[in-house]
Amino acid sequence: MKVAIIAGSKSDKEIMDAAKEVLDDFGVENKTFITSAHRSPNLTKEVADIIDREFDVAIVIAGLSAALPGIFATYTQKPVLGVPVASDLMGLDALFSITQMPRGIPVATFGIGKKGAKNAALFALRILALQSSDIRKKLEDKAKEEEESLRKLNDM
Ligand code: C2R
Repeated sequence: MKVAIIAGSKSDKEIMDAAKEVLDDFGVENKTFITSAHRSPNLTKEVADIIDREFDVAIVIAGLSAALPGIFATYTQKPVLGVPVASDLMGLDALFSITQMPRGIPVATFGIGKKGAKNAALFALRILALQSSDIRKKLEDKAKEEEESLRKLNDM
């Protein structure tokens, strides 16, 4: 099972790394790609074809007008999880752009920046967990750990 992490620019690297960290932590195979729907349309189509053939889920990170997640959802039927990047407009531009897709082109939209990227990676794991009891168990263990750490804080 494989997850692709795609970003529109190398300037999005920090956000990509946030998603990658979660997947690496769970031992899930992943690969990063950088391509822009606007600046490298042919490369974008090639990457989309690779995702369509070889990957289960795509996390697509983009700022500004953020066409990229929608373009991927056009080229592949694999689930696309969109992550907006903060900008001079605080990332609201990308958030609205990614969430307001035309009918027929579904993109699951996450929060802006690193926290959104981490949740997108966790969501990708939940999708994979539908087919993998090993990943499901790891997600359950992680949730238990979270609760335990809060219990300790409260001495309960
Ligand atoms: P630069 O720093 O390279 O100028 O990019 C990128 O995701 C990045 O956040 C600034 C921002 O532009 C975004 N970008 C897109 C697309 N290409 C680049 N949203 C696209 O095709 O959707």
